Amino acid sequence: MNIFTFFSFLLVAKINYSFATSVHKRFEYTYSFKPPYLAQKDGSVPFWEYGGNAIASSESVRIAPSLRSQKGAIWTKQPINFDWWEVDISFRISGRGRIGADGLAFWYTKSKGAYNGDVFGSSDQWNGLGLFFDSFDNDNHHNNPYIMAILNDGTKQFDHQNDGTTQQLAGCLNDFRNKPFPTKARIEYYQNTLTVQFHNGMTNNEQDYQMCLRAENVILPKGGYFGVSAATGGLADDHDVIHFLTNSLHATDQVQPKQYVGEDQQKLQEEYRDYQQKLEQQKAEYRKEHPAEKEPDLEDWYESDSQRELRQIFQGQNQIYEVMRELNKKIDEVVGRQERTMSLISQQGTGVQGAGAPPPPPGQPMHAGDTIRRHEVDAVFNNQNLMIGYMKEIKQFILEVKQRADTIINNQAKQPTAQVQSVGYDSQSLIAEMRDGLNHVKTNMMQMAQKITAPPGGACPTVNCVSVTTILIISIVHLAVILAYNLYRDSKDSSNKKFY
Ligand SMILES: [Ca+2]
Ligand SMILES: [Ca+2]
Repeated sequence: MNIFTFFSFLLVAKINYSFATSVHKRFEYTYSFKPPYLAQKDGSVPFWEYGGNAIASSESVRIAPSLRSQKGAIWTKQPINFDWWEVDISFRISGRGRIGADGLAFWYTKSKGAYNGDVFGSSDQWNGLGLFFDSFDNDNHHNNPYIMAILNDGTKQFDHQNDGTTQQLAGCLNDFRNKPFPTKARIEYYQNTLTVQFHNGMTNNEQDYQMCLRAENVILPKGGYFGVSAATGGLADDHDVIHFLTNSLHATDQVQPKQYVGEDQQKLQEEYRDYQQKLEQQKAEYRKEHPAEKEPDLEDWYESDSQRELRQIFQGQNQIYEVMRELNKKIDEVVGRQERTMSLISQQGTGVQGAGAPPPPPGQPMHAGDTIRRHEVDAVFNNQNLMIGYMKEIKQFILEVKQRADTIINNQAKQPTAQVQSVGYDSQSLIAEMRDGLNHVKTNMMQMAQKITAPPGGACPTVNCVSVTTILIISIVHLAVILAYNLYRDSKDSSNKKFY
């Protein structure tokens, strides 16, 4: 138990704030409880009394546990000394069954009710207000869980058969069992108007209250007691109240310092002193039990939403890390096994080949790792990768070369110059041939001329002499044929060009 907690409690009690221009709220710590340290070490809840099957812990008050036919209640010790109030209750009603029983009740009554009564764990024929969170559908109208307010002047008995529908002031159908977050009810009684807002616990957002009921002209007895009770039947839920926060409401013109008079003030002061002493005692005991522990910082006891989220993220990441490490280990094992297998296979291979393999050096036992080692495998892999890389590069290069060759071939095929050049070459050679032929004819003619102008002594040959004119005619015909052929070739090539 930490005394600072209690001081913070007092501090909150002193904070005044208004929810409207005309209304002031004041936190009433003597009519409230909340965690942490909701209950003291001896199990008592400061300023409250509880009984029946109710159990208080440091975090919540279990008004009725999830066992059959349980009843319990918690009531304020002191009567309420202000007229108007707002009560915020945070609670959890949870059970494994699809339906639960019986439910939870909030009370404001002239006198404290019983701890094992007939109406949701407390007394019937109450005088004041009962706000019921009824889990079980007694009248079988399929309209539970249901929230309803019933006023009683101390004479009426609760109509269990009809789930109180004949007596209710107002109510709303709303499920409050097994919600992810605690459900909340905000009950306001101001200027004879009763308003109940409900938070269904589906979110953690403080703003998600919905209007459940509103009733005007509600007259409640003054100086009553707050209480919470719960009961189970054949079916059973846990009924846990996490906090009960009371604010007194004051019109702005009535705001004045809170004062207790006479006996009340003295009583409260005594109670406060007792409480302080208990705290100190428990603190000393704790120090004795845990001498090594340092006094923790007050802030350490609280955890904000973001801190919690961060912690959850850290936990998740740690789990992922652990799983990864496990996987890594497994992979290593698999690799090790594979290597052993490979080495065994290669050993067998060398065994078959005969005594060609060199024996292990003396002093070193022949084991699996001798044949192939990790770094060797790595080296082989690296080399293979390198080779694949080079091959890829070469392939790329070849492709490039091929592409270039193709484009060149295509371009050349489209260029008519290629054919023209070849034609040009042919005609040149042809002209050269013709020139050679002419030269040959010329030489022949020269020789003929020399023979003709030979000395007269030489007799004319007996063979038929060919006259100069005949030779000239033959030469001209020869030339004409060659020229005609050349012209024919040129015309044929020019007609072929059209197809390119
Ligand atoms: Ca019922
Ligand atoms: Ca019903």
